[in-house]
Amino acid sequence: MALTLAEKVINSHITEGEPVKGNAVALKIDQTLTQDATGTMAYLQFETMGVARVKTERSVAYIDHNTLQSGFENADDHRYIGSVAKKYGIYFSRPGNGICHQVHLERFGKPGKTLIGSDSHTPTGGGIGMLAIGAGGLDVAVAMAGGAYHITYPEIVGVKLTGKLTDWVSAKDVILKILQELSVKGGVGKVIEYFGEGVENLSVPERATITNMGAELGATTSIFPSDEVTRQFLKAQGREEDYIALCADDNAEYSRVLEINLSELEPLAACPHSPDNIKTVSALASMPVNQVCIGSCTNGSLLDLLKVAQILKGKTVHESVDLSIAPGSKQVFNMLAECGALSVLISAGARILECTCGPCIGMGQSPISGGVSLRTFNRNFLGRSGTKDAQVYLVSPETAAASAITGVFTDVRNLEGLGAMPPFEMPEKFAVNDNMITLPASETEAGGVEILRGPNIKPFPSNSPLNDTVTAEVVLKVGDNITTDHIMPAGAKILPLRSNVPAISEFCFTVVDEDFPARAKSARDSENGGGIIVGGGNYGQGSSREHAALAPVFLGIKAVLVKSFARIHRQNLVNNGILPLTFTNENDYEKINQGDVIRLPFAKKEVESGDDITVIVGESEFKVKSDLTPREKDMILAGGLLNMFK
Ligand code: MIC
Ligand code: SF4
Repeated sequence: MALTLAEKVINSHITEGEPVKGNAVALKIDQTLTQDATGTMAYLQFETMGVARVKTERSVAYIDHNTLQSGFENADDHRYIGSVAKKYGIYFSRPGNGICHQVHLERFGKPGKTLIGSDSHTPTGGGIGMLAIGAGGLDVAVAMAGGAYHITYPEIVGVKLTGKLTDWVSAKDVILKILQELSVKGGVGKVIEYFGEGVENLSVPERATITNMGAELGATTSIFPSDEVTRQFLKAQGREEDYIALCADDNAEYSRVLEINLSELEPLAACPHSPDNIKTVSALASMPVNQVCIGSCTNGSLLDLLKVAQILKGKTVHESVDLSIAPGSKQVFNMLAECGALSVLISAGARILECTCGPCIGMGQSPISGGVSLRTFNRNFLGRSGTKDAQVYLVSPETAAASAITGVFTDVRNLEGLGAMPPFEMPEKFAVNDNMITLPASETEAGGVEILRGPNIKPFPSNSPLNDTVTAEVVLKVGDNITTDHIMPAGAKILPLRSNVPAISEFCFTVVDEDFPARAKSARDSENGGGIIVGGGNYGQGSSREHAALAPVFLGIKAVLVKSFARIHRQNLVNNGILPLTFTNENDYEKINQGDVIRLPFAKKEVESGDDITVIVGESEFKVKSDLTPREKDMILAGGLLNMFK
């Protein structure tokens, strides 16, 4: 049978289950990555598993998110992660080395391998033909301990690319176009696979921009073929030996094919507050802009920043605009410096930031009140920038740079005096220098490595086994497309508490309702003993942060009942023993109000038998679905994955 590329990689890694769409399958994981905002919890969980050394081919711990050190917390976490890495056989990418996804693509990713990372943009690795999937920290800990990663065998959607991008139109515009077509829930349960003659016209960093932001489709992952372009990229990174050629079979069948003619695309923007709220830049032209931020794991590559430098050359940032630029990695930063482009950026008036996530996760550079901020990032969820009433638009580096000069939304192709785009060739050799990657201790020395913990690092909360019946107050009712940035906001003030679940829980859902934590705690401490959250469609979209499940566990949330879930968040709930329920009949959503008490009189029996779950609210009684795989059932019954292990 002719196979798609995704099917080939998935099938060659299946350790359990039949390769049939919709089936639960277990995958062998070759590589893992963590970052520092999810890493502390993941390594605390890993430590409880009693494994002496990671069992993967390569595991890497990156420090890139929590790098603003306005207290001891983040620095202590970096030291803890560094010490765990040294002891357990994990490569450690020190602060200053770059954003996990950019560095992983440069230095570690390999076509045909599986990678899971405790960050939702791990699919960046799909740019070189990896099956790279974002997951919760606990799933990554299990993979490091040698366990499989469990997914539902996905539907494979094909995107056929034809043509070639025209001058100053960008890979970012490709993925924004796809978001417009498919929406932020269009990728749930799917892998997006690129093929067609247009593929060869895209460089690896361009492909990686597209697979990176496939996360915003809700897709399990996205993948490009590994071809001559991939080989050249790996060769230029000094690791041609990691190359293998990979593509779909000629007659491979996709569940659906979307065709994109690259030649016909124009600059696009995702408008507030969703990555699929797309307009053309020309439709927004002349709207005043207050801030421009360039960088992130989506658009922090050398190619991106060389284009930005070309546009900014000899110009000055408009007086009403604040421009900041964060290169994606030390390699990119260095090469910008060596070729003189860095000096172009500095001369134009850009505020150069260290090569980390920075403003993308609200670690600084919050815009002015009500300000319009153009960002080359991947998410513009409400409040994520740190300024709740800011209007964040997601654009390409080219659009961002042009608008930084004019002070208004600008279609770069109309920028005065810019002219045709010069050829931007990929370098034959990147400036490879892995001096900021600390190698783990040898097996014989590992025993003597001490784990260094700071006082902010508190144990993660554990859940209890499922009771026969559940009675809980509806402590919150929300609508569609709730993101993990609503559930567990990030930003410079809150991120340092990632290692302290009791403290960070005080911010749970506060973007939506400031009283939520207090209300949930009082329900937890009442005779009902817990709360329940009711929501709409695509609940939990966005990041992989396990804290969006850990804080609810701490606050006594027993179940979440919604119209539909985003993949990673649902898994994080199950991993931590919170019952994920979906409406059988979406109209039943209307029958529930905040403050109601919900009863699940046969919760345990129905979970065990796999039957629909009976719900009683006031006078109404109806059934909802739990859709748990056998393994998930065991987790829910035990009160989470770690309890199940014990
Ligand atoms: C994000 O882009 O939202 C983050 C911050 O990288 C998250 C991870 C986190 O919350 O720590 C993600 O994408 O998973
Ligand atoms: Fe970092 Fe932003 Fe990428 Fe998340 S999306 S990994 S915060 S740069």
